[in-house]
Amino acid sequence: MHRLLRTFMVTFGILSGAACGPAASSDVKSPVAESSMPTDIRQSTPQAMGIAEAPGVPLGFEIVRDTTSNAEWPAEEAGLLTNVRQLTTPAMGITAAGEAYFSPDNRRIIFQAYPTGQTEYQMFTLELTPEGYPRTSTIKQVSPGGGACTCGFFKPDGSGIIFASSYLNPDMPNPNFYQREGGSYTWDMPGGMDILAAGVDGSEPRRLTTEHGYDAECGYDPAGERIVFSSDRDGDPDLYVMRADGSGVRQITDNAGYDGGPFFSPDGKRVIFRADRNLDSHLQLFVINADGTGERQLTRHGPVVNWAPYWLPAGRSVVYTTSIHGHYNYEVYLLNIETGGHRRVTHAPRFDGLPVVSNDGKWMMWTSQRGPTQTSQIFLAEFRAPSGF
Ligand SMILES: [Ca+2]
Ligand SMILES: [Ca+2]
Ligand SMILES: [Ca+2]
Repeated sequence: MHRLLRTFMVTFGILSGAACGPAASSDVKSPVAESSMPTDIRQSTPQAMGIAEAPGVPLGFEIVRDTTSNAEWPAEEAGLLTNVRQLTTPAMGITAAGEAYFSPDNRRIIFQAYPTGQTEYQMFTLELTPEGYPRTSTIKQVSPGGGACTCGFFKPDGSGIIFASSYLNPDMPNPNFYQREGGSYTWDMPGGMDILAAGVDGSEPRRLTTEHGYDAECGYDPAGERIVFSSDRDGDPDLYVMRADGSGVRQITDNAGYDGGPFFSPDGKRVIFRADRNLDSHLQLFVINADGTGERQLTRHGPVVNWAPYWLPAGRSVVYTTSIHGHYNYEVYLLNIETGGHRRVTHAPRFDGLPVVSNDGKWMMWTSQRGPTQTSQIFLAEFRAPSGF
């Protein structure tokens, strides 16, 4: 189980994880300079590669790579991000952490992390002060232990959490996994993974999905009535919507290749997600109506991975993660999904990704390797969306 994942972690030590996305690695020892990236990644944008839009086939917005030098990256970030602080550290008993989401009142976060000495993610919560600083002693594992976990999310009324775990069936094979070219990036889709609901403290975990196969990458709608998630129950990973109690499951995408990472829009009417429709491991962003109609591709195919989109409160823009600066330097960008307007948000060396914006629009939280240990950890900053987003 997880042989590929573990092989990768040892060999490359960059990022890996399950489900909602790669999140963490504890063994990154040194930054990889942008100049050492493969030429095709370093210099390529979809337009540079001559990717043409076929007649009648919309390929999404053209995203132009920011050309800032990165020499003064803290200053370059300061226009949108201020008072950047690290929320998780190895001193908290976790070797690495990733993919954090806010509670409805922004006073708590849920994320996945490796407990020290362990090689599978467990789910944790951590309380924040009103100013968004960690109450470090409040870190708490909320998953039952055993198996792998990923993709935590708070119920909108604050009364509970959902996350995915394989603890009931930890040894089932992974028929599907996502791996980028060159073998340098992969995550598993454990066949024994199911979506669980529990109290905010992890109490009384109960299984919401019972199908054979991978069920994960889950998020509530704003009313707390529906859950959108990704499942490979029919062999191919696609998006599904179910009632919050696990009943009434309905499939909303049906295309070959990975569809995942879905989140309901703030009005509950649409779902943002990423997909590998070209089966080339270059994920692109899509939006679809929650009933499965009106799918629209948002970013172009090309030698670029665009993934982990998350809505801003106004519901017209998303923050997302892109490899447009290379696979050793993922960055967070903003995209207005109606106009195609886009802007770079992070500028730090190494990984920056899996961003979320608080429901009041004031904070951005993401996974970054900018800290002193260069491991993946959770960061938070005061966020000011520029005009047009
Ligand atoms: Ca399952
Ligand atoms: Ca699919
Ligand atoms: Ca970066």
